[in-house]
Order: sequence, then C-alpha cells, then structure tokens
Amino acid sequence: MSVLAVCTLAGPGEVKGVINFEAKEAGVNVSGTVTGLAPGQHGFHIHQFGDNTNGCVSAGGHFNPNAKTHGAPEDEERHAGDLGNIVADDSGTANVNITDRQLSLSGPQSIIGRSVVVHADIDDLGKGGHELSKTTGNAGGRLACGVIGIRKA
Ligand SMILES: [Cu+2]
Ligand SMILES: [Zn+2]
Repeated sequence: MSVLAVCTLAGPGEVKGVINFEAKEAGVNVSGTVTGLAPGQHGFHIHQFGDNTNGCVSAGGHFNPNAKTHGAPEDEERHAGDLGNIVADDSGTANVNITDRQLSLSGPQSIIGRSVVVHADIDDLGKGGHELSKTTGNAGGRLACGVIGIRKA
C-alpha cells in the first residue's frame, strides 16, 4: 500500500491550502490547491522542522539532509526540499501537481513531520545572483505553512 500524507497550509494572512502527497513509482506526487496568493510565481519548499510554534519562521531552513546548495527541482545539486515555484492565476489560486524524485515519505529522509512553506516571492532557483540565491532562492517572506502528516486513507 502506498503511503499518503497531507498538509494544511495556513498563515497570518489570506493564504491557505491543502497539499496531498503520495508515493508513486516515478517519485512523490505533490498535489493540491493554494488560494489567496498574489498572481504569479511563489517559492514552494519543504522546510526542515514541523514546528509552527512561532509561526512559519519555526519551520527553519529548507529540508537539506544531503548538505547541498539551493537549486531547481530538476537540478542534481539542490536541497531535497526544493520544489521550485507554484503559479497563482489572476484569482490568486495555484493548482499544484508536481512529481518529485528526491522527496520521500518513508525512511531516514522522510518529509513526514516536516513543513511545507509558501513564499511571497519567486524562488530564483539559485540563479538570481542575490546573496540569498544559494540558500533560499531569495523567495521572500513566508505566507503560509503547515506540517506534513500521515493522511487517513
Ligand atoms: Cu521555503
Ligand atoms: Zn532550497
């Protein structure tokens, strides 16, 4: 039976959503909807801690179990948590459907118990030349976050 996980996104503002995770042959499928965004691209990552005690700040940095630098989802050199950007339409809704080979829902690098974070700005995927490009993609503030948990089937 495949492992299912889910994350409810919330923050101090209007942004919210639900993201589902399912382990498949081709990788982990990440799907769901985020609403309340400004139209355009927003950085979308798995962060290290499933801790929201001080809001999304407590989620820490990008989940990076292999000590890599920040990159694009298709890069070999990337944080495991680097899922790139989601794109909100004119109504502020982003429909997410990503299949990622570096994510795992089991074993020592499982993302269960960690956080999803949606950012205010675009993730430059490590290529923006900003001092933060190689750590965060310079994706700006944290609009919403949530802890990834095991989903009721
Ligand atoms: Cu992030
Ligand atoms: Zn990263």
